[in-house]
Amino acid sequence: MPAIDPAHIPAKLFPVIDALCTTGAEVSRIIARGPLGQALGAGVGENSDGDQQKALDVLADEMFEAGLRGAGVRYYASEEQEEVLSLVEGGTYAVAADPLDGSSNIDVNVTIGTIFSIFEAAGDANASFLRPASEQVAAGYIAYGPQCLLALTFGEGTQLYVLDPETGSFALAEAKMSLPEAAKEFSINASNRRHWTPPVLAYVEENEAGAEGAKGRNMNFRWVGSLVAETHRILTRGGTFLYPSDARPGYESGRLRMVYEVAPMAFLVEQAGGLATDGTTPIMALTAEKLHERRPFVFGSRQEVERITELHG
Ligand code: FBP
Repeated sequence: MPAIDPAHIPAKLFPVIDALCTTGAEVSRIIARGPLGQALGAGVGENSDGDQQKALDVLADEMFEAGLRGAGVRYYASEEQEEVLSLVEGGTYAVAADPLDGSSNIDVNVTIGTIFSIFEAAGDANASFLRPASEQVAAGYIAYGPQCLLALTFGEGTQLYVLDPETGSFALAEAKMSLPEAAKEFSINASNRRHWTPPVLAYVEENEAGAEGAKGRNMNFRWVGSLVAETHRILTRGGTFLYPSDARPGYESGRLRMVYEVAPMAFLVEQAGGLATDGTTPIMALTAEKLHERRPFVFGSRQEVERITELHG
């Protein structure tokens, strides 16, 4: 049985998507066993960006690399590896992945995920990823939460799948997700407030002023610490997410990576009717210049993202 219902997937991309789903289902099983299996949240070293690597970061990376090699993928770029890996000579596609997103939540049973972005392989390894976000042919995330979910786009809307525990295969739950225009919630790591730029501070203060303020309505606040969990909530019921640039050393371009996190999530959000920017410019109009570069990231309900752009003047 295929790991995902093939009915709504372009045939030429099916082997890659099937491999991502097969590996995702295995990772989901390992996460579900948690400490019964191994210490998934144990620190095991640092990645090329100096971020601490957890055991599950490395395990998931190895599993996706092996799965994609089996699916004939040409190049694999991972948040956990410094360089692009050349997998299968003559392969058609290049896949970038954040094998395990939200790693600070591994040990506390909060939703974590895998994020991926697919391009047609270009002449060489780096050129296959250092290109406009609009050249993605597919993107998605797998959320390891109460349900194991997959959100997926090929540029014709954003689809939602659920891993059916009875069949072990991803079944279509929604052919076209629709991100609500208006928002009732916003998300930002408020512990960084003293480091924010004036436009970001103004937006948050507008929300905090609520019905008594210029906005004239209350906005609730959420911060999970897992980009996949925040994105899924926003795709489902609207809202805004900001990981902006701030004054902390090393955070001049925010925290999230353009190739592995920002570009694929922007594709999914836009295809569901939302907006995604770096504060002013649409992410899909931007080009990655370095493999592990970070970009400020703002996305969600159209009205809110337009307001944030306005505040950035
Ligand atoms: P990784 O776990 O893949 O490094 O992802 C980064 C991330 O955990 C996002 O999932 C999340 O949105 C953000 O960082 C949380 O950042 P902070 O710890 O600064 O709140």
